[in-house]
Amino acid sequence: MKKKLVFLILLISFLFLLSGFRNIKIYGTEYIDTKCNYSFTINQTWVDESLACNGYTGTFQQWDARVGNSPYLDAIDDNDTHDAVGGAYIVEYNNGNKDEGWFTFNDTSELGFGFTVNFTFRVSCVDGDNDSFYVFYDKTGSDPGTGTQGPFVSIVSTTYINKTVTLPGTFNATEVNNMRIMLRTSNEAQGDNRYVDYVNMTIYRGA
Ligand SMILES: [Ca+2]
Ligand SMILES: [Ca+2]
Ligand SMILES: [Ca+2]
Ligand SMILES: [Ca+2]
Repeated sequence: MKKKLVFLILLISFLFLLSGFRNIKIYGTEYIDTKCNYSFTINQTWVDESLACNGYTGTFQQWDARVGNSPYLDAIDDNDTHDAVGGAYIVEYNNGNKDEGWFTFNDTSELGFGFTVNFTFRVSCVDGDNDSFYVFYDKTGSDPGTGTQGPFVSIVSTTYINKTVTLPGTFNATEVNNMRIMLRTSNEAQGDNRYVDYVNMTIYRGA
């Protein structure tokens, strides 16, 4: 009899707990339990981390040339006259709508969500006018197509400069680790020489 009572109490407690934790919704860093009309905010750590390019799949190989060793964009090693010994870079000389990718990045050991993702490209062009590309991104790491069209990179400079662009929205740690990009040259008047020597991904999250 006593055992049955204890079991019953445990069962009721368990069901009560179960019902209390239902209907939890997540909004940014805020957890809201709509059943209990209760919410709390979780404190995530502040993050500002640079993740280097670490791979090139060659799934899209339409730019005119890949010079040096794959993945080409993992190190700053080309110069403005493009004759550095051992320099590695990619270049498209004259066409729009040419795709090059995927480029992958080191993983983060950070956890959670709410990461802003930036890419900094080291780029140069031939005359500073209409030489540009779009960044396509895939947060799943397995998109069978070209991913999602993201920011536009207008190169502008005939000597190498850094250009930083930000993806729309925020991403969780799994999406950051899956992230890969493809570069599509802009077809605005087709453009001229577009050189990319280096890219890295930066993730940022406020505390
Ligand atoms: Ca071409
Ligand atoms: Ca041009
Ligand atoms: Ca990765
Ligand atoms: Ca390089």
